[in-house]
Parts: sequence; C-alpha cells; structure tokens
Amino acid sequence: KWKGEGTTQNLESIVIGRCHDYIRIVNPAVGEKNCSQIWEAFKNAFINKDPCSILPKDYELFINLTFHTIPPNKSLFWENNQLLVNSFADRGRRYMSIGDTLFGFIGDFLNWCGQADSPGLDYESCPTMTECENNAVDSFWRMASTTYAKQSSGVIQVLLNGSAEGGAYPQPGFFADYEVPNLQKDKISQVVIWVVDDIEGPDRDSCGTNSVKTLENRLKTLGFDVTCTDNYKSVMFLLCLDNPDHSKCALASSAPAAQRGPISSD
Ligand code: ENP
Repeated sequence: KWKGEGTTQNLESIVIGRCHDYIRIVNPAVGEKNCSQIWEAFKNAFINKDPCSILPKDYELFINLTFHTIPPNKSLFWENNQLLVNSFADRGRRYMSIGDTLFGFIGDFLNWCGQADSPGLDYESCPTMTECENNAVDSFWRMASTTYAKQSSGVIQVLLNGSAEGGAYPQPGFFADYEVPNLQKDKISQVVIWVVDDIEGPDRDSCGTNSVKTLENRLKTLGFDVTCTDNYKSVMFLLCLDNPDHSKCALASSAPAAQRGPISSD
C-alpha cells in the first residue's frame, strides 16, 4: 500500500549480527554493548505504531545504547556519494563517517517499518519521504545525524559531489538540516570541504560557486574556520581506480615514464 520498498528480510538477524560484527571486529574500541537489548530498542521505536508517526525521539533509547564517541579529526560528512564515502572512510580506519559509527552501521542500506495495531513488520511496502516525513527510516537518520554532528570534533571534513543535479550542497538535505545546525563551535577547529566531480560527470558546483558558496558562507557566519578544495587528490585517486585511462586520472609523472620504455639492464 505504500510506495517505498518493504522491510528488509531477516532484519532482526542483520541488526543483531551487525552489532556483534561492529563491537567485536570493526571497532572493538567502543567496548561492550548489549546487542539484543539494542535490537529491542530499535524495534520498539516503530513496531505497533502508525508508520507515518515515528519521531526521531522514538530512537532515543536505541541511540543511548549504541552511543560511543567519535575520535577527533575523523568525522566525514557527505551528500550524494555514499559508496565513495564508504570506500574512502574504510570502515573507520581512515575516517569515521556516520555509517562507520555503531548506530549508523546498524541502519546502513536497510529498510524497515511496522504497522498500526499489529506487532509485525511490513515486508510488503514502507512509506517514502514524499508520503510522510515521519517515517521509521527518515526519523532514524534524523536522530543519527543529530547525534553524529553533536559528537564531531577537531577538524571535520565534508565530501560533496560537484556533479550532483540538485547541487553539491542540497537544501533540504540531512547535512544542511540536521548536521550543520548541530555542529559544536567550541569543539570544532576547522571545516574542510572537498568538492569532487564524477570522473565522467559535469562540473556543476565548485568551491566558491553556487550551493558550495552558500555552504561556505553559512559556516563562516556560524564562526567556523572553513577551507574548500576542488577535486581533492586522495579522493580522485580512489575514483580513478575505475577510470585509470581517463585524462583526469593521468599521473603527472606517468607520461614521460611510459615514453622512456622498459628499464634497461645497464
Ligand atoms: P543518499 O540519498 O545519498 O543515500 C541514502 C542511502 O544511504 C540509504 O541507503 C541510507 O540507508 C544510507 N545512509 C547512510 N547514512 C545515511 C544518513 N546519514 N542519512 C541518510 N541515509 C544514510 O544520502 P542522503 O540522504 O544524501 O544523506 C547523506 C547524509 O548522511 C549526509 O548528511 C551525511 O553527512 C550524512 P537506508 O537505511 O535509508 O537504506 C544521515 C542521513 O552522514
């Protein structure tokens, strides 16, 4: 009856399994957590309720149970480049994006919703954002985003997609609406913005133009020290893995090296 996809099959096993994977393998530094209690808190946020009346605060217990600190300088905010961010962050080894926190790790790529007057999950369909904004998934990410932004400290990075249709800094958007307003001025020393275009994609947005300019001005007005870099090299290298022959991917020294031919033995 809803337009969105239904609950992911095996949701309970996935949530409990991801929780164990996270605390034992991905990031044992968070210490002991009770994964079955975390599942109960997650489920109780939305089961037996009208799937359009779920509020961020319904996930409060879930967030309290999964809560851990985010190491300074490791936060990585983003819009419109989830898979790139997943690779770049490397499960928290390089950066800790929201998907590399315990609460974000549990929800990543999943779908879920309940139904009024029934304890069952709805595996057939779930409401989309356009049907109602207070749906189980969006309210989850609003709560997670708010928590993540409030916890971020030191130098924080923002990876934006300069080829995105709606602009690199979409408004409305989770970053604009739930993260920027919750950044803690006294804990954050600098905001580093990276605007990276798709290798084949158009150059729609860059530092100092269009929506990125709006973001830079907003952050400066809030009192943050802001820097912005277009097509940041480390991220470019990662994108170039899949497009090694594209002109944007030529390494500065590689052309002469190739022309030199094979290394001679004398
Ligand atoms: P999209 O639209 O590119 O990607 C949405 C997909 O990313 C969904 O599969 C969603 O999982 C997953 N996801 C991971 N983290 C978030 C998240 N954090 N979030 C919403 N979805 C998330 O992402 P958005 O909507 O632009 O959100 C990007 C935001 O994440 C940025 O604000 C960034 O700073 C933040 P699922 O469970 O829906 O299948 C917050 C909102 O970290």
